[in-house]
Amino acid sequence: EKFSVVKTLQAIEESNVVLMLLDAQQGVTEQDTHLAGHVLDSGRALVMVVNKWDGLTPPQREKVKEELKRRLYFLDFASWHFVSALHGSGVGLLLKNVQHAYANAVRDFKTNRLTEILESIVTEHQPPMARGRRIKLRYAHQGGKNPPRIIIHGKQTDAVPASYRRYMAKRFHKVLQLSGTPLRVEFRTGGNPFKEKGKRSSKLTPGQKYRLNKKGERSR
Ligand SMILES: Nc1nc2c(ncn2[C@@H]2O[C@H](COP(=O)(O)OP(=O)(O)O)[C@@H](O)[C@H]2O)c(=O)[nH]1
Ligand SMILES: [Mg+2]
Repeated sequence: EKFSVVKTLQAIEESNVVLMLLDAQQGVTEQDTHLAGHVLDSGRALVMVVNKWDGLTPPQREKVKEELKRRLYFLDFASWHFVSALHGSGVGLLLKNVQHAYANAVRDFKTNRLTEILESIVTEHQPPMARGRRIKLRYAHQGGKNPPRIIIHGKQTDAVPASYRRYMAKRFHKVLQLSGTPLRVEFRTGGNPFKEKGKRSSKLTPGQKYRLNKKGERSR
């Protein structure tokens, strides 16, 4: 069994998309949670398949779904499927969802769009105070793909609580419809992405440049 775990970890490393199979009649085993943790750390796109769904009554299905939610809550980014290999139900959709998960993992996002989404998320639920001042989150840009990384620039970002970071990642994940891929959100204090990239800032109108610079000065 140890050998098969090593093989599985290797397979995760070598994959573009992980397809993890659970047995609904067995529930979530220790081994499942253990491997699920490795999939999470790997940052791979993930399609979760819960098999033998045919053999369960509606209340049993509810119970299994609750157990999955409770024990594998950290896999909420995955694309979930409840199938029956015996009857073939739900199986036909899997490959399409594997492709979709990968496409999401390597998508490009424009700085403008990410910053707009950031603004709406912050308006919905503002970050807490730190050292007597409200934490400011001003710009967002893409820092990488597979998994997508979103870098958020602002003031006092070292004081952003983990719960707010999770909230932020959840909202971005939902708005960008990133089903199947994890999303990483990182914070940086200072650093204006419009200033860092000369090409981009030259596309701005003089008024926009002025306003951005003014914001930059205030953050010093
Ligand atoms: N009811 C039901 N039984 C299944 C399904 N898929 C596999 N089985 C049965 O489950 C038994 C054990 O197989 P399985 O758990 O898939 O493989 P294993 O864990 O590698 O031994 C076999 O008798 C299969 O026919 C399914 O979707 N529904
Ligand atoms: Mg089995």
